[in-house]
Amino acid sequence: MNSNNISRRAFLGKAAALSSTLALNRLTFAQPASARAGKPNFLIIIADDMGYSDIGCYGGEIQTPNLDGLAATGLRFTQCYSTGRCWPSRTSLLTGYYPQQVRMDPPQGLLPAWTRVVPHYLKPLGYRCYHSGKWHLTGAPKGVADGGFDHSYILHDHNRFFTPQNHELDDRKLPAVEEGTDVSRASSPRSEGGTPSALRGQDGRDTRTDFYVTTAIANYAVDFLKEHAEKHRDEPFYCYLAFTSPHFPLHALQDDIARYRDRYLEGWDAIREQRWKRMRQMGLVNCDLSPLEPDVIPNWNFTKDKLREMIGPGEVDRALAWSMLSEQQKRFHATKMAIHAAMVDRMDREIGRVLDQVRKMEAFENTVIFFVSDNGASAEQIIRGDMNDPSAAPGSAKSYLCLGPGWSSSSNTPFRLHKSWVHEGGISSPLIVHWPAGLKARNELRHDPCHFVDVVPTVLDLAGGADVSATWKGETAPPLPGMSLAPAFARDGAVTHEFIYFHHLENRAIRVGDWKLVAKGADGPWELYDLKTDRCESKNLADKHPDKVRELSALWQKHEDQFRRQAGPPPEKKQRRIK
Ligand SMILES: [Ca+2]
Repeated sequence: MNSNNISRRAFLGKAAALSSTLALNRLTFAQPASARAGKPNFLIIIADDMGYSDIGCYGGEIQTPNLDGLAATGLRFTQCYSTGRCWPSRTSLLTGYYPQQVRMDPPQGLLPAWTRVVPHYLKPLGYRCYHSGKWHLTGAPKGVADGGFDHSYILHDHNRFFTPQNHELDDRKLPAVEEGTDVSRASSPRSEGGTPSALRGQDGRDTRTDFYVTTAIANYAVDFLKEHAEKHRDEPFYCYLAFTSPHFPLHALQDDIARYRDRYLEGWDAIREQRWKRMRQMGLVNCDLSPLEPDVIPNWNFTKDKLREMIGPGEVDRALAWSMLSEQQKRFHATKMAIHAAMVDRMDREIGRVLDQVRKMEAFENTVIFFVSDNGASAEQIIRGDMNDPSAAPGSAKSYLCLGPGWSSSSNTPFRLHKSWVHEGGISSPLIVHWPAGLKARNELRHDPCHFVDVVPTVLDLAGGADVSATWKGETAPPLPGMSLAPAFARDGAVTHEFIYFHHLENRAIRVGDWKLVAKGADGPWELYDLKTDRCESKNLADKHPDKVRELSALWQKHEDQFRRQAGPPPEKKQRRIK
């Protein structure tokens, strides 16, 4: 493996350095966190189903000043990859493994006993660990008991942004959020007057009737950090802030939607063109703009007739040219994208509030912030939860709308395909890294190809001292497959993977250098692309380089087999805890 991989020797070396760092911490007890040269804090922020080019600093027109600000004083990685889907991506971020190594794609019960979640590495190093938001690591169902977090707010309800029915705090179920519900029984580390502070507005008013998940997720994170500042200010923290935005259903505050109401009437073709031009100017991509692919939609989508029946005549089930839409369809779709934009916009504001809290703690300088999206934008068109009331205001609690393939193509500009595929549109994620105390670079790009499996090794590298080769629960874990990205913080091109692997729903890919071998579905033929000039996967070179196809497909199969072997057989059914 490459020398940048975390090795036992490297960590033993860092353990020695650690003891002197701890001594320094004790000596500087009375100083504010920013003045101590101790361990960095970590804030990992993840968006849900947000496309590569949605935010401003990746070419989008959505207003995201807080994220843009982090990019302006930090780094943007241009070739960071997710796994293409919610739970496998979260598995990689939280465990450092490819989901296949820990039975999480497809999910098969509990994680192997040797699997550690990030806090299991960080707690022995003196970290306090907090989580707020989506969890989806079903193989370790409880945030505190299984995940090792000190506090964990888990939102299990992915169908309701205004009235979630299933959420929990520190492994205990919270009351459903709905008008007339007595939430006074709920507990929170900072409960005031019986109502969890996260259910209150900033003025302390009970906001049960205008509860909004994105705000609540930020509130819990702020609560946890406030408690940290009061009780644990001399310990470093790791905070995992997992938004469910802008995942469907398209639910947003009406005032936020109004900010974008007419912005998207010019259509997805025009927005794609504008974003692509900005991205080329920014140096994020050098490829052509991929064409729309109206023939490809998820095979679990509702049929065109069912969508028309349940949503209305404005709905369109394909990524057609915008000019082919009726005026009614154009208006309806401009509204859907306005809601998507409002969700991203609101998430950015809530991120801003969490950043303000970190600043108040004087911890901003020495907090390593990562921002990613768990997969590309989604072409899914389904209805779940409370279903869709066609007479309800779009974006309100009684509506259930999905972005759909047209605007998903725009959000994933300039790449091909969507969430769940492993072509570039499904797996390309922004990666912003911000760390004033440890990063000299400001507003720079990094083109090192990397993957979510690299985040845990990076965190452990910077935290120092974790012995990743140690046994856990009596079993020896396979080596972490990722690499620390810390060398890339200093210079572009410092991290080189032997390979990056993908597999979701029989969509398969492997990247080695600039070569990418990729296939759609179990029966899809291998396609071969040279990503150096063709990240938009437009020129299939498989026929031209059959030897390369054979070599890379054999390599993919080798790792696929190895990863599944490492996971071992799934546990007996009676042991499974997945719903
Ligand atoms: Ca997702």
